[in-house]
Amino acid sequence: MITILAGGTGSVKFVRGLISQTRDVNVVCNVGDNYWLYGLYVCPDIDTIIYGLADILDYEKGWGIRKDTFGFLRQMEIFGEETWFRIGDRDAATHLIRTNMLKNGKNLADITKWMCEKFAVEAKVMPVTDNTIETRINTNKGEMHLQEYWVKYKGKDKVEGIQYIGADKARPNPEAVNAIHDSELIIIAPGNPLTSIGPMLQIKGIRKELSKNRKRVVAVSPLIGNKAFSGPAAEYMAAAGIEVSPYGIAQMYSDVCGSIVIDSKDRLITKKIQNLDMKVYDTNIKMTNKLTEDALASFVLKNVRV
Ligand code: FO1
Repeated sequence: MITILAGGTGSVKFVRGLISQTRDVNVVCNVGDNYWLYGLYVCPDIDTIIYGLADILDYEKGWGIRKDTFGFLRQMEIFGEETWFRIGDRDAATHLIRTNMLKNGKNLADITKWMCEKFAVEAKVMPVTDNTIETRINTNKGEMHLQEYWVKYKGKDKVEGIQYIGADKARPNPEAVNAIHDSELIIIAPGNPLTSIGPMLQIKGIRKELSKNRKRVVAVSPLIGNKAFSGPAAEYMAAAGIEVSPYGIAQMYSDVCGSIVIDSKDRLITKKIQNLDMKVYDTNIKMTNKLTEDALASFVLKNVRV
């Protein structure tokens, strides 16, 4: 059994590659960027993973459903609502049914399980916690929800800090803790280390279980040199005072993670990372199509020795 800790857009390609190589996979998902909109509970990372594995994800955008229509949003605009967060019609059905189920007393873990069945997704996709964690960004223009910083204001403001509201009190999903405990390999996906992986590592029970199993935990770097594959990872790292490089990633994860996979272009820093008591593997980590997604997942499964 393999467990992977994943965000959304930055992680889904690797998760898809992994599923094509092995069957018994738990995907533990970030909830820090969940967002309430028009009374609907949107869980971007959970949905991106489920849509990706169901092969209905809009791969060009990296979120939402391929060829979705936007009639609902157009109508909200007519009603005078803000429409900067582009929820498609089919995607809206996911948020609506999830919200109703929450209101009827179901927890997010059970709802996500149900969603996997409905989308015929075999992997066990689960939230890292049933409690609320909200990733908020401090900027030169004030403090705001991650979705407002990134989508509404297009990531233009200067990042001064990141907070994970609720993470200190959040109880980990017991199934996620068991999955980490029982897996032969635990992978940290190449998601944004501060906004996708960071919120999960702030949950004490998750951090403790990973630390205990450190030798079996491997991270895949989301950076080549000082450039992220997607999104604002480099900006957030710089704002948090972390070196923007795979070495900076290794430093962030070194207490929970015994190995890291970096790009071959970065192999000159292998020794420096090894000094953090981490094993280092290098290969092509840039995923540009199905072939390179599968190749990276296969490399991790075949080469990482725990
Ligand atoms: N990202 C955008 O850049 N613009 C959007 O309008 C947008 C809408 C959206 C709707 C549903 C959903 O699940 C995700 C959506 N995202 C959108 C992606 C999201 O903002 C982030 O990329 C993730 O939260 C980070 O993993």
